Amino acid sequence: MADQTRTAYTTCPLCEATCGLELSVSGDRIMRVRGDADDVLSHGFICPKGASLGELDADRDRLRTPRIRRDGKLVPATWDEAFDAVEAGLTGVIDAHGRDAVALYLGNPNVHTLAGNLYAGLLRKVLGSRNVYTASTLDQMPKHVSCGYLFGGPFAIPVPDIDRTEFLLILGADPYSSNGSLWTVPDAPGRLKALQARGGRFVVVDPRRSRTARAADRYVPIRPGTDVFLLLGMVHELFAADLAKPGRLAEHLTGLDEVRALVTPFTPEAMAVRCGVDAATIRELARALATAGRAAVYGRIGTTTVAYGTVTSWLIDVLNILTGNLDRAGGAMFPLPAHTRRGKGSGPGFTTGRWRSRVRGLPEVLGELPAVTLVDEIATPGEGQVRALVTVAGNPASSVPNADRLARALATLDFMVSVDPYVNETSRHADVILPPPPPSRSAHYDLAFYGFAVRNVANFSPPPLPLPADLRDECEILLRLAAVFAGLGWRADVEAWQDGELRKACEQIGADPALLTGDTAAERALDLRLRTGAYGDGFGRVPDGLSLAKLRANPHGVDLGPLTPRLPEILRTPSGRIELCPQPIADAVGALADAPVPAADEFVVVGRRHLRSNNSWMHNVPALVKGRELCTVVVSRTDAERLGLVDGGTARVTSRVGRVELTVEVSDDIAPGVVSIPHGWGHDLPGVELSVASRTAGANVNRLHDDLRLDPLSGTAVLNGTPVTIEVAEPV
Ligand SMILES: Nc1nc2c(c(=O)[nH]1)N[C@H]1C(S)=C(S)[C@@H](COP(=O)(O)OP(=O)(O)OC[C@H]3O[C@@H](n4cnc5c(=O)[nH]c(N)nc54)[C@H](O)[C@@H]3O)O[C@H]1N2
Ligand SMILES: Nc1nc2c(c(=O)[nH]1)N[C@H]1C(S)=C(S)[C@@H](COP(=O)(O)OP(=O)(O)OC[C@H]3O[C@@H](n4cnc5c(=O)[nH]c(N)nc54)[C@H](O)[C@@H]3O)O[C@H]1N2
Ligand code: SF4
Ligand SMILES: [Mo]
Repeated sequence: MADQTRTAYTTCPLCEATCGLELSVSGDRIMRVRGDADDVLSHGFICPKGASLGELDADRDRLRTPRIRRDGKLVPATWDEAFDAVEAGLTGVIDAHGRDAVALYLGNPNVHTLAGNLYAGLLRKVLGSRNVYTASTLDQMPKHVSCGYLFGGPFAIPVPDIDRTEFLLILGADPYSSNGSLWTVPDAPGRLKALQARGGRFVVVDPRRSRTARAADRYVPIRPGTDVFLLLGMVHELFAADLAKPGRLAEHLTGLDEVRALVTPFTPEAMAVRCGVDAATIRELARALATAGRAAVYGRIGTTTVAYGTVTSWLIDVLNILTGNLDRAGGAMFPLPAHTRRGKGSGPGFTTGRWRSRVRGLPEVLGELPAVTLVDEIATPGEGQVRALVTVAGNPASSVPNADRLARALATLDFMVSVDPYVNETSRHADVILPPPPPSRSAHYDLAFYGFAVRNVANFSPPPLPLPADLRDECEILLRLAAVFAGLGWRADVEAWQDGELRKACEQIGADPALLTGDTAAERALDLRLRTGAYGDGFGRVPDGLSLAKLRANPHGVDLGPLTPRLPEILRTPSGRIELCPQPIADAVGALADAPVPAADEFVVVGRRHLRSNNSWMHNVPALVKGRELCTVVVSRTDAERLGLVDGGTARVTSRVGRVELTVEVSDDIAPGVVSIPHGWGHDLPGVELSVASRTAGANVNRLHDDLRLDPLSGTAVLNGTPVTIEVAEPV
């Protein structure tokens, strides 16, 4: 028999590194996955998750038909039955209780799919509910808010120019495990090694000696949730030692003197007792940063999902700015992705709080409300109560703090729809599940992540395998949902609807819509973005410019070069300057001068990530969960000895909101008083259909995290630094 195997190139959709993959496909299957050696950004790098894409893709627990709840059970249904039920359920709730009664929760994979990137915004718009929630308030929202205030645009987020820097200060991030986040940096370990090989250094600040910390030139342990004090002490030192020299940034800046005055009380000595890093180290870090030449400060989950996440995120860029490292080669730079245009250099600026949540009065941020308060809006009766929920690529029952309370609330909804490939902790509550196809059936272009990439690149991949007749493209699924919300009905010709929108957009710029190429309206929308983007062909005006056709002809991607300075064009502030000392942040910093010194005898829990895991949804792939147990509680040797905990034994961890039991891992790599538990586990719930994951279930750490604790400026949950007690769990 002739060998039908062929090669297809795609971009890995599993994490932010966007590695190029070379797939061997045959029939309807991925037979083998390798890193694409010719990929313009990842140059062949691949991790165990990407290497398992074939297994994930072919997972037998992945739904191939929709499910509908009948007599309490989620049974298979046709697409017509499922969409009929969705339309009846959602319009029923809207007609009876109004649009705010329908909540939307958008999860993390939306930023990894063309469907989510192109149409999640449309869904939000046509639903017109105040109850929009996303994983951003469990993640990076503090960075959007701090950059929104500083630069005027919440997506103007600088990334370390890793390939040209000489000094990196990394706080609360473990790129060796996560492969980078808000920082698209495939093969972060290789690039960090190259940095050291050319004589540069990197320092890691983390309560746990992570894999990245082990490779670092210096590791600085810190008390969880207190990076804000370390960074305030560093800024204080820059001014005190006359090292605050923004250089060419000075002409683009306002508020420098205000920041100098603001940090006066925050001496390294006063900060040392709050963060557990001694004053001499705080000074050394500030000086190292200021004198390194090309340097950058970078912070991630351990600096955003904490009590002062927005102020911490702001301080990171204040340090980049004060040392003159923002927007210069080897510093912290703004990428210019192919699907965006250069800016005007000023704009309306950034605000939050255009509306508030009904129950807790929490301010809107970027058009959404904090994920921690979804439960209040469902569980609290009254005008405006949430009675229906649509989740798209989200698993809030796993990822949101006080998970037990949220699970109870989900069970009380009048109607729930999940767009999800699995029956998992969240979708088991749904009345209808609409499954997207596996990754091999979807076209790919990283609209979200090229905005954070360490080089400007563009890469489009058509679906590696054709869509089987029993599946629907996720773009179609989201558009049919949008058609329901828009009152068009799910049977509307959604492609024609979207082509009509594209026609209007083309008319506005005087372009001929007939020139757009692409197999679907989604691809044509991408073509429009590319052709009118910073490197676009301008519909023929720029001879070598980019278009979808050009990307199709370059399956390994197009390299658009190293990052280049973007000031002042990137700014959207009314002043056309970087507003270094925004009032909401200044107020929050002012209040920190009186912050209590943390109790030394209190245990706190932090999170961690493993290379072989990804949030809550990859534990059903045997190759990724085999071997050493991943969902353990890591405890320091000193604490273990004091509490009688033994390696491999079981510990009971208790917080204000809940209790879990976990296998103990005794370690010399974690600060005393801190325990580390990864998130995304706890798959042994009734109704979950994950045959592999439910055997290596682990426990859900969000049964411990507290829905009442959040970063007030961004509404982001506190997922690091939750107080707990820990004890030996007596065998029952
Ligand atoms: N304690 C604690 N909690 C955390 C974190 C932490 O560090 N500690 N991290 C937080 C962070 S950073 C994040 S981003 C959130 C993530 O929170 P969520 O986005 O709520 O959860 P995920 O675990 O990413 O689940 C993604 C869901 O999408 C589904 N899915 C996968 N691929 C697709 C697809 O192509 N299409 C569709 N429609 N669905 C798909 C999966 O089956 C799964 O149900 O968790 C947060 N929660
Ligand atoms: N393999 C893998 N890769 C992933 C994911 C995954 O689940 N698995 N998830 C993806 C997602 S959604 C995201 S958002 C990114 C996250 O990317 P990262 O932020 O790089 O991921 P983490 O491994 O959670 O690293 C956070 C680190 O912060 C430390 N930390 C906790 N509290 C504090 C604190 O108060 N201060 C300081 N300085 N450090 C603290 C933790 O010990 C941990 O080492 O990873 C993405 N990539
Ligand atoms: S690092 Fe991320 S993008 Fe690269 S192969 Fe692994 S999961 Fe995929
Ligand atoms: Mo995330």
